[in-house]
Amino acid sequence: MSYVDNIIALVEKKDAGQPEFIQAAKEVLDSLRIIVDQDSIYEKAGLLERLIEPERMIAFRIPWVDDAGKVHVNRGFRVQYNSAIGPYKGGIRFHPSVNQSIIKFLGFEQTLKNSLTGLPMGGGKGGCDFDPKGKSENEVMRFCQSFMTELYRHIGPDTDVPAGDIGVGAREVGFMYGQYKRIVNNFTGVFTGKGLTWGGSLGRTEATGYGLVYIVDEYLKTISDGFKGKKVVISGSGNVAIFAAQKAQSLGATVIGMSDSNGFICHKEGINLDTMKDVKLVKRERLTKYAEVHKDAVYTEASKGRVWDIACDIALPCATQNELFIDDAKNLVKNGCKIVGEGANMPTTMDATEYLLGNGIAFFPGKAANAGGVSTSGLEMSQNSTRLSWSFDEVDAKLKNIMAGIFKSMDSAAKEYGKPGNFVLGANVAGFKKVAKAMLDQGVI
Ligand code: NDP
Ligand code: 2IT
Repeated sequence: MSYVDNIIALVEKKDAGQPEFIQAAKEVLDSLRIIVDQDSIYEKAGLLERLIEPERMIAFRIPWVDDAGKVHVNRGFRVQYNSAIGPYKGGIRFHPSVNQSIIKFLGFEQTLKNSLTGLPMGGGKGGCDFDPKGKSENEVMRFCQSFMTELYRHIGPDTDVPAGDIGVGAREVGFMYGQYKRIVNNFTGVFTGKGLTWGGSLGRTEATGYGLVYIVDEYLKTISDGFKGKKVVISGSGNVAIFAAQKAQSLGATVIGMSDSNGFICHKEGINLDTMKDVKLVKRERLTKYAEVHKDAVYTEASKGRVWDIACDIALPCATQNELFIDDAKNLVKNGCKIVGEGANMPTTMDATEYLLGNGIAFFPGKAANAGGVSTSGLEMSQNSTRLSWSFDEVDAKLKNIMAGIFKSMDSAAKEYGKPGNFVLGANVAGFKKVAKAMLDQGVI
C-alpha cells in the first residue's frame, strides 16, 4: 500500500465514528498522492500523520439558564488544528448537529483554505450543539457569555482568532467578544466579524458571498463570459447565500432559487433581496414568509422537492455540509447547469463531486471558493494590529485580488499536476504545499 493509502486506512480506523472528518480527509489525501507518493521525504517526516491530527482538541461544558430559570447544558469544542503558517483561525458554529466529527472536518478544511488565501493564518474551528432557533435575545446572550467563560483561556490575538459560521453572526460575535474583553480586560483583535464601531472591518459581512462570485467570475473571464443573463440557484438564505445572491445580481445574473432547512423558494422574476434580508437577517423567520410577501414566488417544502431541481446555469450551495447529493448532481447536469461553486464547507458529497467533474462542470471546491470570508477576517486582523480602518472599496479591492490569486494557484496546480480544470485537486495541492513546507522547515512539532 502507498503512504497515502496507509494514512487513509489509519484515519478510517482511528476516527471510525467521525464520518464527516473521514470524508474531508479522504478527499484531500486522494489529491495529494501525486505529490506525497513521489517523494519519500513526506513519509519519513510523518507529515501526513501530523497533518491529519489536530494540534489540540478542546471540549467543554456550557451551562446556561433559560428565561424560565431552567438550567441547560451544551457541549462546546474548539479544534486548534494547525499553526504552521500562523495563529489558529476559523469560525464558531452554533447548530444542534455540531459534534467532534463536524468540528474536525471544518478545522482540517480551514487549514488548507487559510493557506490558499496567502495570508499568515493557521487552521482552527469551534462550535457547540446549541440551537439558537426560538431562543430569546437574552438566552442567546447568556449562552454566548457562558461559552466564552471557558473559551477565553484558549484564544488570543496571536494564538487563536475565532469568527462566525452557521448560527453565529454579528450579534453572537458581539456577545462573545464582550464577555472576552470583560474577563481579560484587554481590547484586542481576538475575534473577526466584529461590529463596525468596535474593531470590525467594512466588507467582512459580505465577504464570503462576494468572494464566491468573484472566483466564479474570474473563471468566466477565461472563457470570455460573465454573470450577465445567467440563472443562478443558491441553497441557504443566511450570510453566505444572501451576499452571494447580492453580488451575482449586481453583475447581471437572476437568482431564481434560495432555500432554508425547511424548504425552498423558486422566484422566476428574481429573488427580491430586500424582502429576503428582512425575513432572514432582521426578523429571523422561515422562508415561507417570503412567499407570503411575493405571491408569484413558489414555496416547496423540503420533503416535497429539492432546490437543485430548479433548472439553472450556475448552482451555488451555500447552506451546509452534504447538501448536494448524486441525484441532485445528475439533475443539475440534465437541466443544463455548467458551474457549481461551493459557498458552504463540503456541501457536495464525494460521488456527486466526481459526477460533476466527470460531466464537464466547472466545479469550485469550498476551501477555495468560500475563502473570501476568512481572507477578509485576515484583513480585519491587519487593521486591528495597525489600529487602522480601511474603506469598503479598499477591502473589497483586496478581496477581489485575493480571490483572483486563489483561482490562479488552484488553476496552475491543476495544470502542473496533469489535471487541468480539476480545481478540487488544484486547491488541495496548492493549499497543502505551503503548509507542508512550513511544517518541514519547523522540524518535528
Ligand atoms: P447562516 O447561519 O447565516 O446560514 C445558514 C443557512 O443554511 C440557513 O439558511 C440555514 O437554514 C441553512 N442550513 C444550515 N444548516 C442546514 C441544514 N442542516 N440543512 C439545511 N439547511 C441548513 O450560516 P452561513 O451563511 O455563515 O454559513 C453557511 C455555510 O457557509 C456553512 O457551511 C459555513 O461553514 C460556510 N462558510 C461560512 C463563512 C462565513 O463567513 N460565514 C465563511 C466560509 C464558509 P435554517 O435557517 O433553516 O437553519
Ligand atoms: O468557514 C469559514 O471559513 C468561516 N466560517 C470563516 C472563518 C473566519 O475566521 O473568518
